[in-house]
Amino acid sequence: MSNDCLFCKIVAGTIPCNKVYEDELVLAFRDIHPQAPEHVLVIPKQHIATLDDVQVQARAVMGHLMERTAHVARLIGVAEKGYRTLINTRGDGGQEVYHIHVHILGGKAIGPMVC
Ligand code: D5M
Repeated sequence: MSNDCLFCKIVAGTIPCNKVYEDELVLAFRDIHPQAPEHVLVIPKQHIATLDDVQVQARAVMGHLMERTAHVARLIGVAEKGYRTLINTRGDGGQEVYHIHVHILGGKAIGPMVC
């Protein structure tokens, strides 16, 4: 846990969240500023700041994170029609919260990627 990390505080329960899934390794909760009708963040409970900080020891956690992301997409009902997943990395990638998270965006046709 990192003391000054917002998402670590959500994991610890000191900041509330709208939880949709939790297990021993990951937590999924609704984004506070949704960019789509369904917008959920899936995070590892372990503090990893960015995708660039993922080390070989975190392979199992990251594999679980991706498998559970697909599970959460099914839980919130977007899997059949489809959804976008997104990991923003550092400044140019648009990352605002430095605790790695997978965005799940769905509930509407999002269309092709535009940068
Ligand atoms: O995305 C960070 C995302 O985190 C952004 O979409 C808002 C969301 N956010 C920020 N604070 C909260 C809380 N407290 N609950 C839920 N969601 C939150 P990034 O990829 O870092 O730009």
